[in-house]
Amino acid sequence: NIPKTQKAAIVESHDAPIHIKDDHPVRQPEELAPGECLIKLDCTGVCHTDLHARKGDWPLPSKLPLIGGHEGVGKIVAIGAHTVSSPVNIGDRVGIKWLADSCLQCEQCRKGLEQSCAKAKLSGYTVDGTFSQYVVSYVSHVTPIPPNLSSEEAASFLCAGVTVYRALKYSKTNPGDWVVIPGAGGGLGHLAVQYATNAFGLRVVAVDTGEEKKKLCLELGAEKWIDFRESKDLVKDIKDAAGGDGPHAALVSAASSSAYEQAVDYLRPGGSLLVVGLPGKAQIGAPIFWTVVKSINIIGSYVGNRQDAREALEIAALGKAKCYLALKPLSALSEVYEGMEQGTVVGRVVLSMT
Ligand code: 8ID
Ligand code: ZN
Repeated sequence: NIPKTQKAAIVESHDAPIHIKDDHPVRQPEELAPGECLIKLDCTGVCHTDLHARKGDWPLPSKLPLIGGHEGVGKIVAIGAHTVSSPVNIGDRVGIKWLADSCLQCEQCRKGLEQSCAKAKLSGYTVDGTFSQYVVSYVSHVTPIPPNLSSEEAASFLCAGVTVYRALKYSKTNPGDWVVIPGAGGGLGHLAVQYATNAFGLRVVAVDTGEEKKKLCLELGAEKWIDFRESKDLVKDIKDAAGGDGPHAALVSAASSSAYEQAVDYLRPGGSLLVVGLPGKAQIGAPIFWTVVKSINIIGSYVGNRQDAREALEIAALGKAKCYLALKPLSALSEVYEGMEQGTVVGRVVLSMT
C-alpha cells in the first residue's frame, strides 16, 4: 500500500518561494534500480546546509527543481529488484544522511573518505532529499537507527551529529584540552558542546549570541560562554576563557566567515582550526606568518563516513548527546529558514512527516 503521490517541499528555483505540493509522485518499488531503497519517512531535521541549497549560495550547483533535506529517519518499505548483498532489509528503521551514495571503489572510498568520492550523491542537493513523505536512497549508505532512540531524537545526528563528532575525532586534541565552538547554540554547535564534553573529555568555550543560546550551552556542559555580539575583544576573551593561553582547538560551526577571522590569533600554539561551517563563497583569511610560527593545523572536515555515522549515533543512544529540538510540520519550512537566517533557531528544528 504505497501511495502514488505524496506531500513534498520543492525548490523550483533559487528565488521562488518553496512550493509545498500534495501530489508529488512517489517512485514505486518496481521503478527502483538495484541498490536503491524506498523509505517512508517519520521526520527530518532542517540543517543550515538546506538553506544554502535553497539559496544557491555555494560554488557547487544543486539539482533543480530540488527536494532538500538530509537528516531523515524512516522505515524501508521497498528495495530495488536484483540488489546484491544489502546490509539492510525491508522494515528496518534507517537514517538518510548528506552522503546518499558513493562508488565504494575509488581511492577515497577505499580509504574511508567516501564523502570526497568524485561520484558521491548528496541527499537534498544532487539527488532529492527528505523534505517529503517518501525518499529513494541507497542500501549501502543508509544508517541503521539504534532502537532506544526515537526517530525525532535520532534525525539530527545524521548530519549535525556525525559532522561535529568526526571533526572532534580528528582534532588532534587530548582529554582536558580546551575547544572553542563559535556557533555553539546552533544545530551543529549544540551537539558539538556535548560530544566535546561527554565523549572526548574536552573543556568547552561556547561562542554565540543571545540569552537562550547561552542558557542551552551552559546547561549542555560548556564551562564558559562568550556572546560574540557583546565582546569588545574576542581574541582576548577567548584566550582568557581557555586558561589564558587560548584553546587547543576551534570548531567553527557558524555559517558566517567572520567566525573564522581571528581563530589563528586566539588558538594556542600547535592548535587546530576545524573548518566546519560553510559560509557561501568565503575565504578563511588566516595570517601565514602566525599559522607557521604557531604551528597551527587547519583541518577541513566534511560530514563523516558510514562508520562515523554509526559511532555518532551509538554515543547518542548512550545518552551522551541529545538533540535540543522543536518539532514542526513540513509546511513550516519557509519560516524555519527565515529564523535560521536571522539566527533565532536554538538547537534544531525537526519536521514531522506523520
Ligand atoms: O560537513 C560539514 N562541514 C558541514 C555539515 C553540516 C553543516 C557543514 N555544515 C555547515 C552548514 O552548511 C552551515 O554553514 O555548518 C554551518 C552551520 O550549520 P547549522 O549548525 O545547521 O546552522 P545553525 O543552526 O544556523 O547554527 C549556526 C550558528 O552560528 C551562529 C548563529 O547564531 C547560529 O547559532 N553564528 C553566526 I551565523 N555567526 C557567528 C559568529 N560570528 C555565530 N556564532 C559565533 N560567532
Ligand atoms: Zn547538514
